[in-house]
Amino acid sequence: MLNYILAGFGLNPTQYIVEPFGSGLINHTYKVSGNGKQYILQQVNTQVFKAPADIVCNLKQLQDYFNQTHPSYLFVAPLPTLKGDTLMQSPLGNIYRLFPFVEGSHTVDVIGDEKQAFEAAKQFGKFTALLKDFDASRLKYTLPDFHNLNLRYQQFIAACENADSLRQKQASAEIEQAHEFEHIVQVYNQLIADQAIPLRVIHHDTKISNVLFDDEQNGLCVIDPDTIMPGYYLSDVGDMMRTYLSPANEEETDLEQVYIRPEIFSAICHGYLSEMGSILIPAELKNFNFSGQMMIYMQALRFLTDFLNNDSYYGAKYEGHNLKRARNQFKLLSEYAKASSNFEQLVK
Ligand code: GN1
Ligand code: MG
Repeated sequence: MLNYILAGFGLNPTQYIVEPFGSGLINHTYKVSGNGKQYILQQVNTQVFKAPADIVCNLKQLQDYFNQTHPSYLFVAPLPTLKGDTLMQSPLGNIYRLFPFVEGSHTVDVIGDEKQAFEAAKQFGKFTALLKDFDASRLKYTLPDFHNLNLRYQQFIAACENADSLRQKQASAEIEQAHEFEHIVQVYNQLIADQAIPLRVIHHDTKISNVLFDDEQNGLCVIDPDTIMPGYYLSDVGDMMRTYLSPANEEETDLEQVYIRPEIFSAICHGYLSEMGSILIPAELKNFNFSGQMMIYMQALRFLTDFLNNDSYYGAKYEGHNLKRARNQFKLLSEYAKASSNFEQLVK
């Protein structure tokens, strides 16, 4: 099957090796190497991304904009097939696209030191900063309501009601925790109702594995562009808090390993604000710290909801996987809440 796809992109399948690549949960990703060249091939999960053509449309607009305004910016856009499209359909109806592999780059899965956090935050900040004059409303919502915390909360409530009794019982402690942190939804709803913060071009998946680094650990660019759409900067900064602050990631089941590294918080602030500091308005800056609460809570709810829904979104590699992930995120959220007053000082 992949041979058919490679050929569609003009690559002779006999000359290339295709291997699974990366740690993404939604799309299937492969590295294609041979003939002295390397590419990233991805099967788009069309259960999640129901309109892949919308992604194409967004990326085309951004690529054109960067070409005109910042031609040296490294924007990793999909390559054309022999027919000139950037999506390729297999006979089974699966959708693929091919990206260039950025030579000399690598990704990391967990932040090792402050420099990596600074560099990653700077890259995500730079992306939104360079697009400050691009009208975000021109972009399509590739996942409508993706980071709508109110909706995620409603989905959690519905899942509690519909889950089978065994899963409800297994998750009772986490369901209780979800209720304990409900006030985060109220703060979010107030922010949205006040319309105090503007929509910008936001990446929406700022985990560390979505940044390419060079051998000196300098950030090169951001990747995984499917969720680039209009949004609030809170999403990007908050997801960095969620995925950079702890030395262990969301898969860790030993909760002792899940704690906050304040020096990484500082590095995120400095890195992101080195690009966005003069662009963010006071109402946005005021909620810098809240962004972490919002995104950690949202991910905890999403994992918990998925467990209650029989793992239909994220899938599960072992029994109780999404419950364990939710537990991990609630631990992170508690630690974050404890550190919050110090963080307020740091942001100031
Ligand atoms: C998913 O597929 P991946 O790993 O890039 C998810 C993110 C979550 C993340 C949790 C489209 O991202 O929102 O934060 O898993 N993406 C989608 O690891 O749901
Ligand atoms: Mg992603």
